[in-house]
Amino acid sequence: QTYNIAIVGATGAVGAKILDKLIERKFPFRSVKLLASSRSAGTVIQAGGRLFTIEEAKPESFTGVDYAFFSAGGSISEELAPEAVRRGAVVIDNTSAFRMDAEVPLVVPEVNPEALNGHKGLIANPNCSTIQMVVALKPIKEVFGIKKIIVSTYQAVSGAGADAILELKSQSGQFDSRSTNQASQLPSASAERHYPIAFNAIPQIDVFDDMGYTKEEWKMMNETKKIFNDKSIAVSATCVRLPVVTGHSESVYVEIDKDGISAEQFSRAISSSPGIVIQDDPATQTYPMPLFAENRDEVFVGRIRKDPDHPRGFHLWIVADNLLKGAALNSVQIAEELIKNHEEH
Ligand code: A2P
Ligand code: 11C
Repeated sequence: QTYNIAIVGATGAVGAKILDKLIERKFPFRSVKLLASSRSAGTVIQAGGRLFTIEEAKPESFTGVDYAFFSAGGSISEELAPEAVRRGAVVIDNTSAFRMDAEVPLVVPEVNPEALNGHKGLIANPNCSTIQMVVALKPIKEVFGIKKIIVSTYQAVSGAGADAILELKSQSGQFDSRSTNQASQLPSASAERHYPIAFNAIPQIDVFDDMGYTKEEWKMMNETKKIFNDKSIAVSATCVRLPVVTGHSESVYVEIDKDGISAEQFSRAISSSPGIVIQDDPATQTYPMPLFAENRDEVFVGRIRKDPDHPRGFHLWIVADNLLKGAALNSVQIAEELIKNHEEH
């Protein structure tokens, strides 16, 4: 059996990686339609030794499509994802548009594949910073239980899109004017004020709410509870953008629900999870770093240690390529899980 695929946002940072992963993982596609805005229509892209021509995304684009991957921003998903579903496509949406909708499964295949049962044609891919954290913490939840998570992120500019990568690149050569460098992309292109990202750390990803949290922080807090199907876990996040091209890092404090657990036991539980690589040896300065996680599929975990003042508290450091496990790879894995266990196409 083979499938007709569409990628909406195919010229973007995530969309391009979705095409790469479909080819690399030999996803059984019969055709791939690359969709973007009218600005890109007619552009020819080369991938896997083949040429693809970009088309403008329209409701009719989805006729005959089996799986449609969306990564062109929330408003495009809101407009076109229902059109795709109406035409019989299964949509895997990378935006935040539908994630907290009770009818929409929010899926990380290693963590909650069962959420796909009985889906209604629309499946949400979680936020990148949420995915890598739940992959690492799933076995901790299973084995020891989790009471509380406090996470601080160190996020790469590629999470903000291709233009943010270009902005970091152009500012990076301008050391002497670093505090006055031209900025138009971060914290986000639509923000009222912009700050240089090179030589900086920006503690704002997305917009603030009345409580003083950003939307990115709420995504981590709400999505973690939904994916773990457990509203009782306390989660608080602080999300920060750094001048890293690709690869989100996270410092995570976890309070478990069991006494007498050592750091070694904690580490062993995590290593049992698929898709995890433990890099944790202070003696040899071995720990995960985003520069070396770029283009890797796995979630890397290190710096695992006990909290000195809380017998159930642990600290760890989690790094993954936000465009791959955080987005494109996870989306393709959702499609693979669907055709393996959930589809009647
Ligand atoms: P385009 O290149 O034609 O603007 P990124 O997340 O890297 O910023 O990429 C955003 C993606 O969303 C791009 O592929 C972009 O296409 C696509 N996109 C933006 N606006 C639209 C639109 N109105 N319809 C379809 N795709 C869009
Ligand atoms: C970032 N996590 O790094 C964001 C990008 O909800 O899918 C992804 C936004 C989302 O800026």
